[in-house]
Amino acid sequence: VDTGYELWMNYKPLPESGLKQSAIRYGSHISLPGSRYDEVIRKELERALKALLTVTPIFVQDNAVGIQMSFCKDKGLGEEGYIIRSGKKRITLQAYSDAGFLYGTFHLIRLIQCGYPLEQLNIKEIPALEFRMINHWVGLGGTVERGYAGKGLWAWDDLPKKIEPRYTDYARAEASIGINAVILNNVNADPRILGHDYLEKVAALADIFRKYHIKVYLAPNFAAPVKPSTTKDVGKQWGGVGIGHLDTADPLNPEVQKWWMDKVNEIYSLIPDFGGFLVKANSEGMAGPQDYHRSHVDGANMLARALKPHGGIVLWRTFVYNPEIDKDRMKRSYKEFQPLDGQFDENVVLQTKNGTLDFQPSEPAQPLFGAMRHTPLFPELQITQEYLGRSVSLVYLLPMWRKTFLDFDTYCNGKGSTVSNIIAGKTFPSRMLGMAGVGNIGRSRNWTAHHFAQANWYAFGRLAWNPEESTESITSDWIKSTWNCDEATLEVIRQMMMPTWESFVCAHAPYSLGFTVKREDHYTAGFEQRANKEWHVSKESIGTDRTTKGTNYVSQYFKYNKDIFNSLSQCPELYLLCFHNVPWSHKMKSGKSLREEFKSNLKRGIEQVDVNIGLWKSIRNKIDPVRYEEVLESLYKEQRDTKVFYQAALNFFSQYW
Ligand code: GCW
Repeated sequence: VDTGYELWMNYKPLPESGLKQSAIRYGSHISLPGSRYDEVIRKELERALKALLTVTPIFVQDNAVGIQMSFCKDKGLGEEGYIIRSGKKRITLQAYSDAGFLYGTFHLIRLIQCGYPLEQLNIKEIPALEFRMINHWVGLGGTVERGYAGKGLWAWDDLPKKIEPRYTDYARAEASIGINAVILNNVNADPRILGHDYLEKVAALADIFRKYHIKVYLAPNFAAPVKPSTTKDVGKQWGGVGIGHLDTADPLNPEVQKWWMDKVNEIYSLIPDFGGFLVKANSEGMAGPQDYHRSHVDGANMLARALKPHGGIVLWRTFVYNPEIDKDRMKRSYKEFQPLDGQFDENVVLQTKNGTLDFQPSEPAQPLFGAMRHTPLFPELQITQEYLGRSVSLVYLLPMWRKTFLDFDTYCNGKGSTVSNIIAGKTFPSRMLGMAGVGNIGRSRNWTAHHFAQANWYAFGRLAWNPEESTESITSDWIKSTWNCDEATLEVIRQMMMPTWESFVCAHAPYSLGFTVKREDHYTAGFEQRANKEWHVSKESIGTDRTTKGTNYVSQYFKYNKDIFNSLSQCPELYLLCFHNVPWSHKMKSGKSLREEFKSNLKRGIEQVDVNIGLWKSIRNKIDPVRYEEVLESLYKEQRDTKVFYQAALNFFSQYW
């Protein structure tokens, strides 16, 4: 039975065809390169070719026919790049370093699985970003913050003794899409993750992930050196309680520095290739250097110096919104971090959410992108659908990542300074390049609860490898490898996925209004709670004035965008209510008034899910029964919840119309 467990590595017999015959010819003989990853490469190929082609490959030393892997001298391929070429008899996979073979193998399997012609391959792949990271917000009790697919994957209590096969399948999945780093625990960090007992558990996971070229990182609690409180329970917000023996976590205190040095040495003695730390500090109640009147620079550099001798890095999050900094929450992070540009040590990275506010269904790109020329800045995208319908709504996030973020032209170096160019180091140089995604997986059988949520995980990985990879190819590769290569399946599923982000925004967060859901759950309608606190609404108008006449948030952007966002007539309508307070009577590009358009747009969520139910039913005979029923059930749930949301929105806004 197909349960979705196999994800996109859903190797199933390909239909008979000329392509299949040629794949069988190539796949029958394989020579491995003699790399560190030979063992897992062999296993994956055996598994894939057996299932896809009913071929049991023979592994040989040297071969004139078949798949031949060998090292080459092209240094430009770096640590992870590879070349795949083919002629009539042979496919050659070449790499300069070991990991290239691992990634090249998964690429080759994908080509076979998706039915690409294999005869004239000429592929050269080098990842655009060196750090391709998944953040898991998993607590030590196993719950996942903003996770909607069951408990966290790591069974902390059973580790390090019990190693579940699922850990290996997880690593395969990540490696297959190019992920090479995982942060194992929640950034709302329990200090106990750094205790020796937990480090042994972490080391056990690292031993598995290493086989797939994945490094492990941890999110430490900044107050870890402080002694545990005897009076206070360790709760969600740790309030400066640690696991050490000190009275302070002041980063300039030599004892604190020594505590971290020792701790880091201990970590590396267990995990020699440990990646480093991801830190949430002075944000939402988490401890940080400012508790001791020190700066983010002091905090980050102190940790960086402990990690430096081992080659580790610090990822310091910029998600801060201290109300003392500015009345407008959207301005706070930039105001705190932009002035610190250039002051961080060379192994420090800042990790910044794509949007300014907080993972909303739609919001403009964070203006720090382009404004930090001397500090590596990694985007943090959210794969888990915290504000985008959890694992209930089918919302495909790739169009959002592309449109509102990667394709956004910051104009920091004139036209063409898009976020994707900046993060790939093309606009100005950067010491480190990378991208992080907050994971959406858990222990549910199909990993993500909703079968279609797997697509967001997949798309993130492919984007992190190459932010310019086309939406079209990522999407169709996912559909073909997860479902099947049938033309109708491909077309119908594509039609289901592609419009979902836009319709979700229209129905839930129109024109980037801002927070619209309840604070308690980030899911159900919360207009009453948020209105006239987080955004303005009256009988005359709606939206927040962030122009030069309002909060002046627009001025954090480079001039070109500042002027556009500042002007009511030029501001993209997608962002209208984030930048402007707009009369309900305002005439939109459609010719309708804002009131009319707003109202009819609210219905688009329901319309889309109705269409999707019809589309899904139309391919019933193409889909295995278990997944077919499960998706249908999800769509019905989405339909019910979307109707409730719509009704709440209508009730709320009607009082102003
Ligand atoms: O959006 C908010 C979430 C918190 C999260 C925080 C963050 C990990 O509601 O659950 O905490 O962002 O990103 O730090």
